[in-house]
Amino acid sequence: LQSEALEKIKAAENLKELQEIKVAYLGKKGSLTKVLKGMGKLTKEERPVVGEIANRVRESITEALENKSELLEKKALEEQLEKEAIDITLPGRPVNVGGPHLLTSIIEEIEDLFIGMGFEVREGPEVETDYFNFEALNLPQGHPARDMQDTFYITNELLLRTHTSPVQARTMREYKGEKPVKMICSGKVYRRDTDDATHSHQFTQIEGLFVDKNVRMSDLKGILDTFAKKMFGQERKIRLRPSYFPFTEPSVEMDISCKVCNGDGCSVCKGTGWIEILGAGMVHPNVLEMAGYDPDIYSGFAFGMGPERIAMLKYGVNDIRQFYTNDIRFLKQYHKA
Ligand code: FA5
Repeated sequence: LQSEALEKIKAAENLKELQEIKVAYLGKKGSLTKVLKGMGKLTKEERPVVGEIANRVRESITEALENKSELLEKKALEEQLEKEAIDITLPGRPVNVGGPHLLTSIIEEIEDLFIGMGFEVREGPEVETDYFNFEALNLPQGHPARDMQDTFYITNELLLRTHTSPVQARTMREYKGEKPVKMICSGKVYRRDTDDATHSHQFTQIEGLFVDKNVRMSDLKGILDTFAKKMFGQERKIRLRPSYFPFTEPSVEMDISCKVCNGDGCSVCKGTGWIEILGAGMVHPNVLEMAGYDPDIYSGFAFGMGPERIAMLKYGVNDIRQFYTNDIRFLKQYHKA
C-alpha cells in the first residue's frame, strides 16, 4: 500500500491529481483509513503491531504528499512568473511632451531683456474702457487718429483694447504722479484689421514706459538699441524715423537693419535693408498731466512693439497666421529640447 501510494505521488503532475491521491488513501473511504477501521477485528497482540505500521505508512504518505505539493506549487508559481514576465528591454511608448508656443517664448525673452534693464512687468485688462484706451492717451472723442486703430466696440464705453498703451495710463495713475515709473506690459490686443500675411485681427503687443525726472530721447534710443542688439545680434543697427502718435511727442518708428548674409551671399529685406518693428516717442505732456504727473518736473518715453513681427523677423516665419492656426508641425520646430 505504501509503495503504491508513494509511486503515485511521485508521478502526480499537478495539485488536482495530488488531492485525488490524498482522498484515495487518507480520505474517509481511503484505503489506509479502511485498514485502520478494521483494527477492531484484530487480536490484542496484533493490534499494536499493525497500528504502528499503519501509522508509519500514514506519516510517510502525508510527508510525501506535503513535499510533492510544495514542489508542485513552486513549479506552478514559476510557470506563472515565466508567462507574465515583463520584457524590460522593449522600447517604451513615446510620451508627447508639450512645449511653450513660439510667441510665448519670444514674449518671455523680450520681457527678460527689459527686466534686466530694470523694468517691472505689469498687466492690464483686454476689455478696456474708451477712457483708458483713447481719452487718457490724448485721443478725445472724435479725434481723427482714432481711425488709425479700427476698434471692436462692446458698448459705447467698453471695447477690446486696440493696443497695450492703456496700461501706461493705468500704471501712472496708480503711482499717483509721485514715483518714477519703469514698466513693461505684454498682452493680447484686437483690431478690425483684415487678416493677411502680416496682419491679424488679434495679436500681441509689448508696451514699455519710463517716466522720471530728466528722461530724454537719447535714453529711449539707448534702450532700444540695446534691445535690438541683444535680440537680433550685435551687428544690427537701428534707425528712428519721425512718425505720429497722439500720445507721444515727438514720435518715432524704429526700423532695424535686416541685411541677411549666408553661404549664397547677402540679401536685404524689402529691398531697403530696414524693417519697422515698433512705435515710440516721448510721452505727451497731456498724457502725463491727465495721469497726475507734472510735465514740468517729469518726462518719459514709451514704446510699443508687436512680438509676432519680431518672431517673424528672428525666425524667418513668413505668415503671421502661423501663430494662430496651431499646426503642431510648425510649433514643434521651435520647442527647445
Ligand atoms: C501702437 O499700437 C502704439 N500704441 C505703439 C506706441 C506705444 C507708440 C507707445 C508710441 C508709444 P501701432 O499701431 O503702430 O502703434 O502698432 C505697434 C506694432 O504692433 C506695430 O509696429 C506692429 O508690429 C504691430 N501691429 C500693428 N497692427 C498689427 C496687426 N494687425 N497684426 C499684427 N501686428 C500688428
